[in-house]
Amino acid sequence: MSLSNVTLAREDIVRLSGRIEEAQTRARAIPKLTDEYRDMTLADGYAVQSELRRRFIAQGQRLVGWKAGLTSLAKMKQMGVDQPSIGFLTDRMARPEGSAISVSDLVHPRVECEIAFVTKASLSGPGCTPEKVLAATDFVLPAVEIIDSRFSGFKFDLPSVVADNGSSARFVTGGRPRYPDELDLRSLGVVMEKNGEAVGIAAAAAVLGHPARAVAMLVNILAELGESLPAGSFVMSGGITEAIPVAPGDSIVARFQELGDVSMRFVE
Ligand code: 0L1
Ligand code: MG
Repeated sequence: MSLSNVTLAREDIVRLSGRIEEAQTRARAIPKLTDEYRDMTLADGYAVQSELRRRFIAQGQRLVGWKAGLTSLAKMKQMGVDQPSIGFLTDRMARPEGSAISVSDLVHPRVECEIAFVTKASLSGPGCTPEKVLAATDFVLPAVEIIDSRFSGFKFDLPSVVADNGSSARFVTGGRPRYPDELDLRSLGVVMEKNGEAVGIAAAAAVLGHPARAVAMLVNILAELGESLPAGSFVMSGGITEAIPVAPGDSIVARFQELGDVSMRFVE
């Protein structure tokens, strides 16, 4: 993968980041970007995502972390893409554990169970490995990501979804933080319950064989973008269970073996 192949003109990158920003803030579905920009590359997608991040930060949002996305083979197959991606998280996306989350400002939200890492040492690529990630990890904690593709019918390709910040919308953490060397992060089981019924059951190895591998992948993509992960970073490592649609009235409890529960409900 090379992220140096930016083909779009600067004015198109700015224009497309504005289009994504409007779709996100007005909760409006738009056609995937490649319908208009057919030759858009993955590098172009990341250039639009970086410009979106610059805009949000200029508006006063704070960067609070990163997320790996499309990290399971099942998810890549479901969405018709062939490699994982990364996105950024800001303070506007965070919601408290147990809270009521409004969906009126989202297009078609879905929830997924993820393991989040908090680092105690900086990480940089290329060549970041799961072992380096685990050595740099302070603790892990359970999280639920609420994704919301802004593309009509959840139909997109990799450059478009990367430009849309990997469908990032909201996230919730909870449960109990644990040191990673106290756990087997591959076999750690997760059950997603919607309205009291188990709708997703999986082990964390669904994420690239080990969730630390997704964080290493994220660090290596950051390196291609000329960035690194400072100590104290929060990183969500990607969906363990498949993404489940939610609507007003739904309540979600994500139960993580060893790490505890994360819950929330959805309202108009
Ligand atoms: O976090 C994720 O894996 C989402 C990536 C984007 C794909 C989607 O919107 O389902
Ligand atoms: Mg996710």
